[in-house]
Amino acid sequence: MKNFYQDGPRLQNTFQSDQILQNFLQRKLPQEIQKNVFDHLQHVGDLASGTWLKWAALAEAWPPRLTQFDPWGRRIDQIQVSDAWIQLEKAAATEGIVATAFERKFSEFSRVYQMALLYLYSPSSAFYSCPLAMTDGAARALEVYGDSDLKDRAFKRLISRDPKIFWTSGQWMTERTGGSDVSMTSTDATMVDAKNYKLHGTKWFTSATTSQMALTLARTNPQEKGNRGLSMFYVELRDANNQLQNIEVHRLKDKLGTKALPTAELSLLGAPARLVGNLGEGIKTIATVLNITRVYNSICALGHMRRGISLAFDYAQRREAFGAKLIDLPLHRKTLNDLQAEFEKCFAFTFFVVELLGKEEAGTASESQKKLLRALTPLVKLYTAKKAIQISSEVLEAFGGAGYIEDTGLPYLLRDAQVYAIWEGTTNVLALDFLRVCTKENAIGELTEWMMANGKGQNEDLKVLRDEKWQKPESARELAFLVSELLIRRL
Ligand code: MFK
Repeated sequence: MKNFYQDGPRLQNTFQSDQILQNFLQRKLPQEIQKNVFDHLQHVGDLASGTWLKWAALAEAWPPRLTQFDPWGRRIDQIQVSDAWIQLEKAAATEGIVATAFERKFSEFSRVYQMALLYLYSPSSAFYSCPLAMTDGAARALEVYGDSDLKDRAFKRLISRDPKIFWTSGQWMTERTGGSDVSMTSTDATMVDAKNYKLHGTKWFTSATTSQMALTLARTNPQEKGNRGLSMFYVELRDANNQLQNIEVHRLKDKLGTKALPTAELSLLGAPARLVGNLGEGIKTIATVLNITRVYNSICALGHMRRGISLAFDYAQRREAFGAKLIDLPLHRKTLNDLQAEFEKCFAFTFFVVELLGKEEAGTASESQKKLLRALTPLVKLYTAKKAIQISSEVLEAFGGAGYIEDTGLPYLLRDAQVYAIWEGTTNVLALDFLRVCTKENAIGELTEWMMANGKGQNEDLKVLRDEKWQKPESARELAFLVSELLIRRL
């Protein structure tokens, strides 16, 4: 065995090799649209296992760089990204990864189709899925709250398929005072006229700072404290000469993962802004963005799990140890099958929520389905994020030492997985949001009714929900996972 060299794991067309996705779409999509959708997904699966994968590796290898000054000392704050990152943006526009949802060609099924595209795109995008998440959320917020000027100027760019027109958006909520509790937000908005403001403040985490626009929170009356004084604003980052408009970028964050993604700290020094939605209702307005980005997070976590598991299965079919292929060693095979089972639970949960979102956006959701969507959005985000971390850890282990070595391209799976549970609301924040909708809006009643109706007469397990401890904040996390499991059993 002196000259033995192990082959690395390989990817097949990621749509063609994904029986779970294919079966789901065959069951859910109307017959007449299946051929078009399948042909497109087949094409995207090809890109995701070939060209995009190469671009993603290049984008990871050439992370963004910030140049703050020109040679003569002028402040320029230019963020340079790799060509590969730009190609990934163009591909996202061309394939309609955001646009498909808003064109609504397939009514309520448009979201299912679009999220299937995202699920294939994301694990080969070096997290270009992050700017897309915020872009989609911003498009939805402008669709609901934007006036005709903003719809004409920004909305149509966010949902364009033309890379020359396409814009992405940031979503800036976090200040130094904290990302979960935004009530301490101290950015001021000074009124210029009825629609226009100037913003002053510092944003501590701004993802995708190369975007053309952002939605952010600011306070019009500094005397008014807490969340109630916050409003949502639209900011265009650069002027016609591509210079930042009264914005200074202090530094790019040195993160555990998501290395290709430019995440910055910046100050707004009178940045021009437009009010979106009603004064003082900033949290409610920006929640429209959050509810989309949280579904994106779940889909991307799902794509991430699937990527790791398929690499581990592929490797197990070729790697030999103890005189057999790994896949033929009963304990290793069971370990991988268990991971696959966990992934399939997440798949069923996430696409159930996507179906609800599609119905809500197409105007076909019942009141009960709208309540389910509101309650399940934080739940599916927290559940899939935790599973992505656990599964990614097992996937690395399935490669032995190779899983811990950088140039195998495997360790990033674990590093990147950690972010799903942090951004867009930590597990505890989301569990408390779920508890709030359970108690304030009786979502638990709605959920219990749905589960009773879908439990095939076996609803003994729901008795556990009667315990009074579930009303206590310290039980919120346990409740969130319990309800997720009860629901998944019925999907
Ligand atoms: C791979 C793809 C991933 C995408 C990545 C994108 C990267 C972006 C990076 C980031 O920006 S990370 C920052 C993300 N930040 C958060 O997720 C914030 C976390 N904190 C929360 O979610 C809090 O729950 C929240 C700030 C939204 C609310 O805090 P509070 O103190 O509970 O607010 P408040 O004042 O009680 O609630 C205001 C109103 O909003 C209430 O309605 P009412 O006035 O009628 O009572 C809430 O019910 C409502 N609300 C809150 N969350 C809602 C919501 N309504 C609908 N949907 C929601 N999710």
